[in-house]
Amino acid sequence: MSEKTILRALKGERLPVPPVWMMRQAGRYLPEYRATRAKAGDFLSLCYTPDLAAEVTLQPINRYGFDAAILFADILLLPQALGLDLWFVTGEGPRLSTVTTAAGVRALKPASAIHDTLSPVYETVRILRRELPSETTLIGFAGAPWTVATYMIAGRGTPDQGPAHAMKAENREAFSTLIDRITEATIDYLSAQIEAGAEVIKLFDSWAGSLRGQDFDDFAIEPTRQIIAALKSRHPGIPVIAFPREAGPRYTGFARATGADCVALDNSVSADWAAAEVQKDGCVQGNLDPRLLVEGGETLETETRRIVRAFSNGPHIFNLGHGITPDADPENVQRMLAAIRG
Ligand code: 1CP
Repeated sequence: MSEKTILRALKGERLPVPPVWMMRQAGRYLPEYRATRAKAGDFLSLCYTPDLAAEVTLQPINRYGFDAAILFADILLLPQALGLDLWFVTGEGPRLSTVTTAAGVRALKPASAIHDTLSPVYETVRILRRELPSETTLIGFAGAPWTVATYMIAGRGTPDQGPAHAMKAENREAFSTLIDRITEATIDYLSAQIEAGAEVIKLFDSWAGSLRGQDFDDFAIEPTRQIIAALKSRHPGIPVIAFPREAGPRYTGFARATGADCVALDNSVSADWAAAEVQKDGCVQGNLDPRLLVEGGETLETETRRIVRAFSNGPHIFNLGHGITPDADPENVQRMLAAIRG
């Protein structure tokens, strides 16, 4: 059997047609996802019921034949496993109990205790490895420590990550300890996903763009570097995709500084710029604007082809610059694929 396309791209091979998957490919834009989610009752039950989580992971593979499946779970399951309360408010999003003090950081459960909560996630991975087509790569994931910390400190998503920046400024020691605790737990969480069958790991640093200067080095680069080094020493050859969203000029050199095999690009950076500045260090992933899957039309096709062409001289995995949105038209995904593969 020939090696899976995504794994070849991650080793630095340039392919005539880039492999493709989409962030949030299992999600509310798909009627079959909405049906399974209704059956589960609520989002967290969906995440923690392995048969149903595997079912929604497979839905976009069955419908579109993407080259990779991403485990269905959420970056906020890890804070829950560390002892925080987590719940989802319909129409609003996730809510957590908060950690803002040194005592709060000390009260978190140790990394060794996370598997009690997270073992259903590993079972989902095992089911997927049995059920996925032989050509489809299975991606496991976690949030990067800074992004996870922003939710643990604020108890919710925030437009400017203000509470996390405040704790960093006012109590840098407790904040750094929190980052270390998340880093350690993330290594154990991702190791368990790899042992269950994940073939690639993706780290989502969705809020990396709000870290400036030395903070970007200390809290976006350094924890990511530590996680990648630990994973590669425990599981030699495991490929890692890092997504420091909205890093802008700091995308340059990010792969070298962290040891990532691939850097995922958001759609605020130009593909031509990234082909010259980022792809020179290895594989890149991205970066179609997810709005185009709502709008469709000629722009969707011309933009898709432009991105394929811009990255055609090196290793590239086609993806969106951020997650597909619930109002996207499933037909537009088909049009995007035709433009990539046709
Ligand atoms: O059904 C629903 O209403 C829930 C919507 C939803 C989904 C489909 C949430 C709530 N999480 C997920 C799944 C999910 N989340 C996956 C696996 C599915 C897939 O990609 O196909 C992944 C990889 C994530 C990752 C995730 N969760 C991130 C990082 C990526 C990104 O979007 O930047 C973040 C920031 C979260 C937190 C989260 N979970 C859900 C929401 C609405 C949010 C954002 C909350 C906020 O900032 O306000």
